[in-house]
Amino acid sequence: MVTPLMSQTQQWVAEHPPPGPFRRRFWRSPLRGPWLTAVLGLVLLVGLTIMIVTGLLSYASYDPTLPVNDTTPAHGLLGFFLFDWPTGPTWLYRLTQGTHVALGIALVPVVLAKLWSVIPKLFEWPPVRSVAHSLERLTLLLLVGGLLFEFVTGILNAQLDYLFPFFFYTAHYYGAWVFIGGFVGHVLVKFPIMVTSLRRGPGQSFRRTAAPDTRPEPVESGLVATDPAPPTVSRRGALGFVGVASLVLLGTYIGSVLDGPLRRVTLFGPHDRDHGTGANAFPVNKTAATAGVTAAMTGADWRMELVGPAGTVRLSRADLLTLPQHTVSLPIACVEGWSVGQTWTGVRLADLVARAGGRPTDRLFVESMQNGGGFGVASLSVAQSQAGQSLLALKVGDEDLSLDHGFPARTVIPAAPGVHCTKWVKRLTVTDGSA
Ligand SMILES: Nc1nc2c(c(=O)[nH]1)N[C@H]1C(S)=C(S)[C@@H](COP(=O)(O)O)O[C@H]1N2
Ligand SMILES: [Mo]
Repeated sequence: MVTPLMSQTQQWVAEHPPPGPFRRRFWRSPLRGPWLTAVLGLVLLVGLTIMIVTGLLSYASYDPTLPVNDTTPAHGLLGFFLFDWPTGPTWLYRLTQGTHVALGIALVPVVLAKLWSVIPKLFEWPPVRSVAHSLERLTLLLLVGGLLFEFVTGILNAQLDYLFPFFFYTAHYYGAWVFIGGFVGHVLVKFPIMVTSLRRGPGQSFRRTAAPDTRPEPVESGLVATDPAPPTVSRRGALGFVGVASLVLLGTYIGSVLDGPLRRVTLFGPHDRDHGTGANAFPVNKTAATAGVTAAMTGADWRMELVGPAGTVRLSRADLLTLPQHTVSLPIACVEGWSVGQTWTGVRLADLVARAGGRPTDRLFVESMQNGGGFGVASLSVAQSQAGQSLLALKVGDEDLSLDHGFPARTVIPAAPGVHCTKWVKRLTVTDGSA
């Protein structure tokens, strides 16, 4: 806006935009306007809020305040919301993380459509008008930059396993806070205009207007084309296209969250990672070979160390099988969003704590035979160590665990993220839960 207060130079700058996208005439789609942007904005307001909540829950589910579970130095200010992750309902992490990843994939077309709808704003001329205006643009940088970063790293992680486990984990978490900052600022500024635009409507019937009759929204806004091109699609058609694209993307992924026959039609995710037969035919990210665990290391000489106030005992698999066995149905739910439900049989972790001379207020530190990479260790909370459904599993279904699924023994923890269900356990150490 040119105001009388503007200096002559400023006025000259405002009146002489560089050619191309900096000129408003460049953007000619008759569909762009505050109503269309508000509709997409409302979907994202709801969708991205769910993404933020499930994402923060995912971070909390790692119990990052316990030793070794987290290398992100964020327990101070950024960890203000952390709480002890519960041990039930057993499908809790499956639900929150399945939602996080599946929704993230489904929102991609909406995000792209929203960015398309406001793209003239990116080329606003002059680019800086006032302090308030530059602050608003800075918020947008955090918002859009953070959003694209989160979507790209998240989708790469869900498709390609932990490419760089701790880089991803830390970067996605810090990126989330950048995004959250931009998102909250943006919602505060734009919420009123979203409501007004939705109330006002698109200026013609949404349902009845066919493509050739589609006119620009009758309102003065930087989003509305000054020199509209002839319409090629109606607003209904455009929004329908976005919705169908979302559903198609969701359809390519949802099978790996829901498990069962739908996994066969999963294009993204671990549909082709079934390593094993019979009861062991379910996905494996990290095979024994990748983890450097060999059959020789897990043969008759294998002993699991149980360390506690009563000293150190070394238990063979046969020893473990003579202890009381329990069977539980628990999912393995990966941070990548995929999950599988299985029936596990083995020894209760709480029984092992007691056997090592520990008390019900103690917790377990779990180490695997796998070296390096940070995956082979986990601190379990007191609740997880004591839960009746937390097992040192020896069998899945009616079979022994396969080497790829953690033979001779793996932990399974109710409601916890998969990464806390350590395979190829080497040592369990009882630690004071109050320390
Ligand atoms: N020792 C060890 N245990 C492990 C892992 C690992 O890499 N090493 N991966 C974890 C992760 S991230 C998940 S989701 C579950 C299931 O992983 P899988 O598909 O590799 O079996 O096992 C967990 N247990
Ligand atoms: Mo995982």
